[in-house]
Amino acid sequence: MNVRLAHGLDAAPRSAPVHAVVALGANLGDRHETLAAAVDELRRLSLTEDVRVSAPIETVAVTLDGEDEDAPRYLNAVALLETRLAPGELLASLHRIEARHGRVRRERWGDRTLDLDLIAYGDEIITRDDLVVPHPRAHEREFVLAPWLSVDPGAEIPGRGRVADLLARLREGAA
Ligand code: PH2
Ligand code: MG
Ligand code: MG
Repeated sequence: MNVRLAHGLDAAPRSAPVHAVVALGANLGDRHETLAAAVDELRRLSLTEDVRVSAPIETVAVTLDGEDEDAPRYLNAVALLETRLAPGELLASLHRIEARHGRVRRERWGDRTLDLDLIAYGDEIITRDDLVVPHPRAHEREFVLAPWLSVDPGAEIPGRGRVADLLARLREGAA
């Protein structure tokens, strides 16, 4: 029996690079500096190459109660990676980068120095307690879709459709 798989801890590197999408967000501290440092750390990840990053965009904070004009604004960006890290390993690496930037997990959707979300991992659909990919809310978040589209006009969310269409629909709905 394959014990590693039996425990759901498939940490072995992939034999070929997988196209992964990471969303970056920060709304506390020096947001530009934090995002730039986080991108540097993504570029230095093991088994990872060809990191491409969108320009950062400033966005209004979305909270559980909707947009909050009074909360500190976010800088959001999206990074595209080619990585052989297994999804759980990539997620753990993202959490380590967050921790190095003083991320403390307090309330859900609260203000934060750095948030790194794994949005997509190739065309894989993963539903684990600790990791759901594609990210379950990415398709309804303009602050993810807009920077993603800017670096990858042909991007798709597995099971959801083209990012361009999802963004257009979202903007129609908001109008
Ligand atoms: N992230 C959240 C909650 N709200 N709002 C904006 N504008 N940008 C974010 O990255 C963001 C958010 C939870 O991760
Ligand atoms: Mg997030
Ligand atoms: Mg997060």
